[in-house]
Amino acid sequence: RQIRLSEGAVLLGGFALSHAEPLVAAIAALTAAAPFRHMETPGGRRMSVAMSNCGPLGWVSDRGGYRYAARDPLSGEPWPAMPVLFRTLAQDAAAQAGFADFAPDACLINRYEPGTQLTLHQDRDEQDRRAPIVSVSLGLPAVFLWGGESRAGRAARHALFHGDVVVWGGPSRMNFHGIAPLKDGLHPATGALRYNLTFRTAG
Ligand code: MD5
Ligand code: FE
Repeated sequence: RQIRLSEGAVLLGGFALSHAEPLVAAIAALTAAAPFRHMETPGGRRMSVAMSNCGPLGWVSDRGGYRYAARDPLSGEPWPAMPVLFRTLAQDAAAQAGFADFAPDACLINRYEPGTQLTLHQDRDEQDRRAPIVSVSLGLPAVFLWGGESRAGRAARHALFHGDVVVWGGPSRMNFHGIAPLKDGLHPATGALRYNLTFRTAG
């Protein structure tokens, strides 16, 4: 199932399903080295999504702002390496959506518990905005909120399920987006959790 969500945004339904088990196992191994944490926003609020990263660069937020950093601020060590499975999956998905030569240098790992939400925002901390972002959903389903080019107005909603991959490129790349509060549930692969991997060309 390949669905065009808008100009440049393509939902590849179930694209990651056959790799879901090793992906979830890799998340456990990566976050044993660089634990999930609730980052602080520049305004001093605790984010409800728990985050970690792998790859050369990782997205971080603190009182100083949002940025990409080569080291985990908790340990002072480089982020764990991006598993080959992660990179090849992201590149294959990007190619399927028409973006050849996607070279992600950052993978943000998001963890949602029931009630966790991500309010409408734009992803604007990456240097090259022509590169797409590839996102992989695992575990409990989520309602993706899509606000278009401005924060104002009603957001469209779209369900994202275990194994779904979305490639966000072209004019959609800078759209406002978010995740509605996660509903309670149990998923055989992840229990009461949703994970989302977002692959980016950040540096
Ligand atoms: C998530 N994560 O499910 C979402 C999926 C984030 C984030 O938003 O910043 O970690 S990524 C969705 C996305 C990325 C780039 C552009 C657009 C959507 N878009 O144009 O709608 O945890
Ligand atoms: Fe985002």
